[in-house]
Amino acid sequence: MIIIGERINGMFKDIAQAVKNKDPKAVHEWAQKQQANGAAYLDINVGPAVPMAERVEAMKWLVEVTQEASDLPLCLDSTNYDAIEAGLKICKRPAMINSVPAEQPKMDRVFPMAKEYGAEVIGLAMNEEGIPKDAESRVALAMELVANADAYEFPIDSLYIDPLVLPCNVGQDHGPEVLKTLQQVKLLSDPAPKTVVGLSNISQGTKDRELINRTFAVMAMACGLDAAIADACDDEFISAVATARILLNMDIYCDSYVDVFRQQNA
Ligand code: THG
Repeated sequence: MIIIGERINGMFKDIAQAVKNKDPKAVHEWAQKQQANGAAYLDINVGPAVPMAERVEAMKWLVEVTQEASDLPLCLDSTNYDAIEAGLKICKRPAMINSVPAEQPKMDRVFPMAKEYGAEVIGLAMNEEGIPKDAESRVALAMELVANADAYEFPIDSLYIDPLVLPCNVGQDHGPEVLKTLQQVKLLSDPAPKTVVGLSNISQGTKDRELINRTFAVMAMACGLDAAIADACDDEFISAVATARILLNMDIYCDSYVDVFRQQNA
């Protein structure tokens, strides 16, 4: 499973401060730490505190500063497509656009932009009406994303469908629907789209967050999950992913498999 490091996000206080004060220290540290621990991409989000009008400049700064410390590809996380485009222009490697919902005007902006910059795309199983409860409705929205990607001749295997994970303490009934969606999305097309989740959403506001995160991660992996925006610095999570890969016969068993997994991904 591809791990997209979640930590360079203004949702966290240290990153929010860094963005506000244009202080690169925390960004450099988290970029290096996540890369060393096996992240394959770094999610970049300026955070909710930055006013809409300042998000373009904030995204440019955060992309530049991250690239000073890491050579990993970036996953540009914003609802502001001008900010995403400004980031894409200065990314040194092909990036991932995070994200587009199944809403026509937004898909009409994002798919051509992704083609222009050679970017991958995360498509959200939601629309103007919000996040549906059941798997069938989520899969229907995923189908709209696949159909639009196809119409724009965007490669389907560069599209990551996100079924949208909600905190288990408020949306407990969504968990199984997310897992069903992950399985069914693979039947939509050939090649099938890839799948991704925002893993830490599942445990927001709960106790023992890491246990909930890694338990859901291995369940989702068994349903075919390809990627997760997650805490790459949580060693128990990394170990659970490495172990799940063995049990799903995705890696050959050897006694030092966790070390091998880290080295392969670092
Ligand atoms: N799908 C997609 N992108 C996403 C998400 C998703 N991007 C953002 C988010 N969800 C994934 N990243 C995070 C990052 C942090 C947390 C959860 C998901 C988190 N933060 C602490 C909290 O809210 O309790 C912040 C507080 C702190 O520790 O300082 O849990 O679903 N495509």
